[in-house]
Amino acid sequence: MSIHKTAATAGNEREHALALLRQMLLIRRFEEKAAELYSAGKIRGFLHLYIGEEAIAVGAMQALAVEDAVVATYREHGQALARGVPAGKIMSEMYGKANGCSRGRGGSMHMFDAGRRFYGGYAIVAGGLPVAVGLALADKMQERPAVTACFFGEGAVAEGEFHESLNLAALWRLPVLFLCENNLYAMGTALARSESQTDIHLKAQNYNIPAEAVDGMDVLAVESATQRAVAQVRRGDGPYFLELRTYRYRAHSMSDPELYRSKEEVAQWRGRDPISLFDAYLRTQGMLDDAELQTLETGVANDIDWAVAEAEKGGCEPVSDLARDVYGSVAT
Ligand SMILES: Cc1ncc(C[n+]2csc(CCOP(=O)(O)OP(=O)(O)O)c2C)c(N)n1
Repeated sequence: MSIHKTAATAGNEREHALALLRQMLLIRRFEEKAAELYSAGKIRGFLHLYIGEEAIAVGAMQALAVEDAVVATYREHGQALARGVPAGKIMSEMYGKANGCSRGRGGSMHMFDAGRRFYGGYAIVAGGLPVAVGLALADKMQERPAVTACFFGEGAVAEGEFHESLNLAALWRLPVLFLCENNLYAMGTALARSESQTDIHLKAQNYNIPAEAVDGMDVLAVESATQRAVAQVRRGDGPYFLELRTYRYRAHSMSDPELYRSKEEVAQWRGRDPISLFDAYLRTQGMLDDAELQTLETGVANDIDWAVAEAEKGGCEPVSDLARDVYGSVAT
């Protein structure tokens, strides 16, 4: 782990590092609160937590500019927060309130914020990949220098859409950054039980896409790999693929008894917790102490209290709006 210097961080490495730590803490505490609110019946439907994978959303998002686009999966609260979607809008969306980022119509799996070019939130495994390729095609045809970053789990590689999307992106040299979050399990199916080739990035290389595997528990490694990859994509060299190796500490969703993996395995990965690793590294660099960490935790706790208050006081969409956004007419 080492802090690399870029134009953006030169001279303020400590500030930048603390901002990374704060964002990871925000995602972790936000998710813990969401789990609590789900158990209390405040959040309903599905809820997939990102705990353990925070270094990916936070590290990768550093490389993206406001004009770039982001497409994610149903495990997307972390990406939405890291992209700058206000925590109150995300929490309200999970409550199904009209002040949510998708007007309460999407819920946990369908966060959307067009202003920030955050294009979802997809419940369908691999469903975001063709959307990302289409966004990149539009940007390329309209000569906008934007990159589309597409996050997805390793479960997506078993879908035809994954292969079709990689093929077209490579063939048409589209500005897409594929970010595969390999947490080793697709629901209860271990990667090694479902794929003959478990080095996912090799699959991308077969489509002539430059690809590499990265330690997804190391926020600085994710940040620097993404910065290199984005620079190449932005130059017009076509897509790039990063396989980010990670682990989800929590169950697949809130209704998963986790019978497919051992407690020892989970404990082993918890030993490489991205927040603890970064905390320890910053202390060795003299950039963090207990007081600073407490300040960050307090700020994050305040943000989350505010987000919950926004969700609590938000209203539901009126019934008169039921047909809003419905196109076409129903035959009578
Ligand atoms: C096309 C499709 N098939 C099956 C499902 C059911 N399903 C929901 S999540 C999931 C596992 C996906 O795992 P992965 O892509 O590795 O992402 P992770 O949940 O690990 O983040 C499956 C099979 C779905 N949502 N869409």
